[in-house]
Amino acid sequence: MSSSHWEEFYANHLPPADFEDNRSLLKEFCERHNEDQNSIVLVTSGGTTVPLEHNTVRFVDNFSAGTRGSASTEYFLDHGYAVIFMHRLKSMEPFTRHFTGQQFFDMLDVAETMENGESGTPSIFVKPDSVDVLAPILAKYKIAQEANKILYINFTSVVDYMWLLRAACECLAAFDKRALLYLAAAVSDFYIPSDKMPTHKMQSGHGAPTISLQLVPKMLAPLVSLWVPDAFVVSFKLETDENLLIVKSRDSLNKYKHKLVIANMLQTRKSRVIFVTPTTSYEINLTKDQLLAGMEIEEHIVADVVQCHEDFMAAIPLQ
Ligand code: 9Z3
Repeated sequence: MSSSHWEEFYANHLPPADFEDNRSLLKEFCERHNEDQNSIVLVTSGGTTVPLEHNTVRFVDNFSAGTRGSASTEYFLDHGYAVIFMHRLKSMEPFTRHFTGQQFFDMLDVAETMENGESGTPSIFVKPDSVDVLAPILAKYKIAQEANKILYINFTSVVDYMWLLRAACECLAAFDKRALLYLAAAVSDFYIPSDKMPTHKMQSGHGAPTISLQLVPKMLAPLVSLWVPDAFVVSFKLETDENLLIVKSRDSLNKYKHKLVIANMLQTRKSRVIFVTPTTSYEINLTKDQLLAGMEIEEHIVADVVQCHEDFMAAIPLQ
């Protein structure tokens, strides 16, 4: 029997250097939460790179900042889930995402304490008007860390992502229906296979390169049918042409036979998503005022996904 595209992909692409360490972390995290009979969610977040050289100087990337995945992770923790936060290195992370760049320093002040009339050790404190902002987020972060409810795993390239995705699924299979997969990462559809990639930095002296990309195998196929057949799988569909959005989401459900596609348009992804199931579809919208007031669409998305997961679990009798 000939091997399928995804099997060839793994046969022809080496795992990332830190793969075994991440696999051990995943195993340990999953075993602990499975023993405690917790529900668990794998959140994938951020974009993937497509290297153009083995010794990578240049790569193709995409727009994803990891906002969806990092915000959703916080809401899943609020709902009591253990979370594997599988994200693109240097993309947004839960909790710290609230204070990016200068924002963090703007919350702090330095005070010079006087000791015996001389200036002593400077101390740093959070400005009083920032305490209200920082305190609840810090409290939630501490609770998640102390209860070991979150595991951070990172990837960079599409190949790293594929290896980690399968490794995570191997650990999640034991949760059966208690596992939820929330595949929000913007994973490249195209890549340069390892054997077609130059080893060293491409030289401009050789003229303008012609770069030929190939299709990345659709991992949703083995994921749904083989790796986690009893889990509740939610994929995201991103389009820029509204006419394709629902059609492509339905195609995906028909093809992979999972439970739910959350469809969004690039331009409006922060204020509008559509939940598409094999038989229904409905929208979640935030108004401009709600956005300005700091509301996040992920709060609503996660509440609805959790409800769908609970309904799904309730409908399956205990084995
Ligand atoms: C999404 O559609 C996510 O909602 C976004 C979030 C990537 C738009 P940000 O990270 O953006 O908050 O900036 N993710 C899935 C995108 C995707 O590539 N889906 C594949 C497709 O549409 C199917 S799995 O073909």
